[in-house]
Amino acid sequence: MKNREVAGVLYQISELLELHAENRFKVIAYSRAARSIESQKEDIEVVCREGRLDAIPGVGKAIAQKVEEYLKTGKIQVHQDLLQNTPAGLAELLQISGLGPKTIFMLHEKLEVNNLDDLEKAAREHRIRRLPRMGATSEKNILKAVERYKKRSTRILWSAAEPIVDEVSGYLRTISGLENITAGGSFRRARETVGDIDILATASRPEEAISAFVRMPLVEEVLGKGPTKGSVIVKETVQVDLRIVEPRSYGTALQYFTGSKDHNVHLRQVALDRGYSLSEYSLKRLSDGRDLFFDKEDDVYAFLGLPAIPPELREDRGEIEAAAAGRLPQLVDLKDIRGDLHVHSSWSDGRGSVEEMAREALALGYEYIAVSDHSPSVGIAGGLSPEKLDRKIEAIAALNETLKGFTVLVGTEVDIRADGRLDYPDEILAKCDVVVASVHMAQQQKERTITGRLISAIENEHVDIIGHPTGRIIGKRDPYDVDMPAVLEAAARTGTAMEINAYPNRLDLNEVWARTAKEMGVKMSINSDAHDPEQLKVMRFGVKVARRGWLERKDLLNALGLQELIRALKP
Ligand code: DGT
Ligand code: CA
Ligand code: CA
Ligand code: ZN
Repeated sequence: MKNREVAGVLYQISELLELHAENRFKVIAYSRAARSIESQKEDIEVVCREGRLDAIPGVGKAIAQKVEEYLKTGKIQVHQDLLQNTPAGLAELLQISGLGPKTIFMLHEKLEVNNLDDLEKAAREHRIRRLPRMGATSEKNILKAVERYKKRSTRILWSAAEPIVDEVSGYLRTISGLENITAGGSFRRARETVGDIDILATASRPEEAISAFVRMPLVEEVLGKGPTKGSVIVKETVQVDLRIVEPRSYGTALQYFTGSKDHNVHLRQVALDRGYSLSEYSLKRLSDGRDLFFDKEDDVYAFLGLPAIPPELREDRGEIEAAAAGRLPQLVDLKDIRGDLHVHSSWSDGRGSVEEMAREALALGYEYIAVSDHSPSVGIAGGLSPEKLDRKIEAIAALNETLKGFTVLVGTEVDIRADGRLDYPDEILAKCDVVVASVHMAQQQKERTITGRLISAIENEHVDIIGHPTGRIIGKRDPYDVDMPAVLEAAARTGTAMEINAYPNRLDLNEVWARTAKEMGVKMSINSDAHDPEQLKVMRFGVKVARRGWLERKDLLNALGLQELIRALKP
């Protein structure tokens, strides 16, 4: 349904008109029409096709024409002209909360404010408080809003969204009559980063529920509040939306607000092919306009002839075709994970002893861990000399005597040096059960050099796993310049596994490479890279990546039992 989209453009026209100090009635006419179309339950495209646009309250002949123009061409000329005639910096100011077009126009006229920087400067120099209807407080609020706006454009890690979702949901559960609380959107799909958090619920008294939501103690700013929708900022930059839907529409609404947009567009086409129009509200039969309601999401898919599609797959990357053909993967689950093959201990730079790491792993239900401390050249990380490694091997053997139903494997995270050689000779690597080889140094080298380093590590007869294969740190460091297809080809050829490093800002391999690796027949291992016992729990973030990469249990080394694992590793 394009109602929201059309309304958005009309709102923008209204704001731009106001910004240009155009006729007041025109400004109001556009925003009234926008509001009316936004709350219209009927699909605007259907209404338009049937020539009933001007029957919508607030939509006169002139605006009806504009809406038709938009639906036919994807654009409205008046809107384009307005954008053309507005400095981009000025239009951006409309997005600052609490700053309306009228104020922006005044700031532009009186203080020559043309963009965000001008605005910030004017506020800092206390020139705003001297304007009519302004004061020290409004000036301070503008400054705060500017700061928030500057930070807001950034997405947050999925792992940072999780505690917010938990806290907000926990709070919402205390509001009586509020039920079926679920976080949808990119959070439910488990994208590696999340733009904003979309929460869906049903309520016996929606308006009261929204009021309670915007009054939550953790709310720092209220962006909007309506009868069924509230929108707030928490933790400085994170937008959380709550939408209350009718119980009978809950299934279609959850489907819609989980997205992704691309998945929804495709699914909508599937519905149209069957003679139905799918919206967040219902599946409408086109032959007679009758609404079919679904309170369960699975039933929406089932009605369209599809099995339930896990949210992590909903990116329109072939999941709808796979579902239709009965070929959806059996996605790996956290409970399929039987061990962790890359953890550090106090032998190198970890903060837990081998025993503490083992006890925590046991508590998580694992059968084994490989304690993979650094090699000597990673000096700052306390890399182990060959002698120290020997002592560690003895200590692990002694510890294993005392553990029941659990095995600590001797691991190492051997550095792939700048010249491509490994940081331990082969006879030392041969003493380790699990060899993880990683690039830490000289990450700026040319693509050919780094690719060569990785491939020579892969070809070593002792290397089992390549650690964090692309080196990226989300939001901080790009992947190295590396020819991944060539690396994966070598991995497939030699039976070397790739790591999915589960550390929340690494997630490396990412979902795209993980899926490619699987298709090329490369095994993977989801590893925590934990540096203390608590960090073992980051495994769940890696499992999300694996699921988004379509991985199944059989694709993962660490979903094998101990004996099978040992058989799968290189000697
Ligand atoms: P984000 O917040 O950028 O991480 O990504 P999402 O996927 O959470 O996107 P968001 O918050 O803009 O919208 C939530 C869901 O609502 C989105 O996943 C699908 C649905 N949705 C939003 N806009 C549209 C649209 O224009 N068309 C369709 N079909 N669905 C939409
Ligand atoms: Ca979102
Ligand atoms: Ca949203
Ligand atoms: Zn490492």
